[in-house]
Amino acid sequence: MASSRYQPVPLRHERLAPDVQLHRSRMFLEVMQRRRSVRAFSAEPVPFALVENAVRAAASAPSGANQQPWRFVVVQDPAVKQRIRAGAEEEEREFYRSAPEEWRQALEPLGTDENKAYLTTAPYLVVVFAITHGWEQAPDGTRIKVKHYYVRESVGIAVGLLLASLTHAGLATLTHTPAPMAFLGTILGRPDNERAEFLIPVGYPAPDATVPAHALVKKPLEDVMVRV
Ligand code: IYR
Repeated sequence: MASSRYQPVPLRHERLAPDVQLHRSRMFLEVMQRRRSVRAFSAEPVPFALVENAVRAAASAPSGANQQPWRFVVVQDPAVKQRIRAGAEEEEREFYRSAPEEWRQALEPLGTDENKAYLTTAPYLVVVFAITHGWEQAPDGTRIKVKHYYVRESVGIAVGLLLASLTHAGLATLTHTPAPMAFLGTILGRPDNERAEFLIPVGYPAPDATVPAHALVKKPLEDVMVRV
């Protein structure tokens, strides 16, 4: 028997003409194929509306049981950015000091190190948290833990949409993951059920920004797609 909590409503779907479909599909592909991870940002301000719309796009993502287990903390305050940079550089110093040789070699073509100037230069840092579980009020007033499903996958999809929106709006991004990331929850005063997953500087690239040649090479379609 159908549950009374299941209430279907008609789907609203816009059917596109085939030529429009192909055109849109190609335009989106072109924009996304030009995206590069940027590590040198300009301090030039970015309209907040672009970041806000990107968060709205991210928050439209599908998620396990539609629990939307994400929080996007948008940091513009220079003092907070400075604290985040100091925290990230501290973790990264330790990472680069102790990283296993295999990992070091994998990173060599990217030319990264523990200096993270982009964390204070970029006009915005979007810190993405996963909400590991929810809280519900029981009739007697006590708090009950609510299990969240597919948290990492859901947050990953949302971040993909966030990046796509910002890229489409002509902005540069980086998915930075200083490890461990717990310092972000401390600096930003997030509750225990929020776990930092991504630290994303957003802005325009510095005029002299470079990218590692290594990052330009993407696998050919034959290597990523199997058609059955
Ligand atoms: N978090 C470090 C190291 C790093 C790790 C991976 I995997 C990368 O793709 C890039 C960097 C840093 O940001 O420098």
